[in-house]
Amino acid sequence: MQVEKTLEALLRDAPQGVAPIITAIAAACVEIERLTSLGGLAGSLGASLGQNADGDTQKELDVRAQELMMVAMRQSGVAAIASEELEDWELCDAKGTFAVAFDPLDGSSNIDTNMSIGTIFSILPAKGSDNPFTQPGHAQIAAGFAVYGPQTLLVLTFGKGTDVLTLDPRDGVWRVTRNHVQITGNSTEYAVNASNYRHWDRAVRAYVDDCVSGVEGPREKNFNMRWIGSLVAEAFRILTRGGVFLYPGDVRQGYREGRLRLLYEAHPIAFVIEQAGGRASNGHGRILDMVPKSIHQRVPLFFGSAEKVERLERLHNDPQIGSETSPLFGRRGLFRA
Ligand code: AFP
Repeated sequence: MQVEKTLEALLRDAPQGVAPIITAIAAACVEIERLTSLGGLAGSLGASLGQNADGDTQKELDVRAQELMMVAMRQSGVAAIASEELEDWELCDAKGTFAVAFDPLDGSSNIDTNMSIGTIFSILPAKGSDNPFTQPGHAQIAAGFAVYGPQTLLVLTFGKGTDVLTLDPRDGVWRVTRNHVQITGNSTEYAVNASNYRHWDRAVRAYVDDCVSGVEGPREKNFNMRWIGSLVAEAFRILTRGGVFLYPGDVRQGYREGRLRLLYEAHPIAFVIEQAGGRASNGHGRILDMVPKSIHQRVPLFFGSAEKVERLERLHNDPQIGSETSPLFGRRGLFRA
């Protein structure tokens, strides 16, 4: 009988001092999952309470998840925190050596529809009393995300590959169910909110046009599209069967740099994806080389199998196509390789 490694055993290989933080985050995720699974039995978790610091609609479960993550941060001696639900970053334990940025509940527009949602976190070296959230993504010590779905999962990296743990409902133990995940390159799935087509720049239109053209187009094969509206669910699917995720910048007001945040969404997802052999880009360069200018800074985000993301970068960097938006942009010739 196979005996899966537990989270406790996996964390013995974690960088010095990180284990207590990940253990506390994993425990908070168990509590968030319990709330999520109650759904309507826990009152109005999907009710809108107003807007958060960055103008997103804030649901009751967002607030409850934020509270549970704050307890985890305080319990594990974190030096500083940043959260989607906080206006600015905060100092915590002056003796702490790590800083944590997190989205306590990603995908909250799906709460009432019983779709998979999750928690995303990024662990960085602290900088004393200075702001630790202006470091490049490659400074991350560890990162990961939980998925609250048919299974409760924790996807985790601390720079030695990406592992997947499943919460065993029989005893509440996190067990490693996939070691050193590698993203396959032979998927024909792409994930994008296609209703925004008219707002995209030429490069993204060109990429999607070529997928939609299927076997008659330059890619000479048919594709399939997915859009769940939950970053963690898309990311886990891509880890499981490959593909590519696109949330580009577009001409809508406030979306010039897309919708996703660099610090507590793109950076941790990029770390997990790169550790699984994939690639994460803003269309021109590596997400992990980017330095946040502010904690809620947005960034266009393309991630998945390396070959697909590299194709998107070539389109953005092609002087004939480039990144500018052209509403009058007609169809490109089908002769482009
Ligand atoms: P919410 O947390 O507001 O539901 O946003 C989820 C999200 O940030 C990300 O998880 C999805 O991939 C993306 O937004 C969906 O955005 P659209 O609603 O514009 O498709």
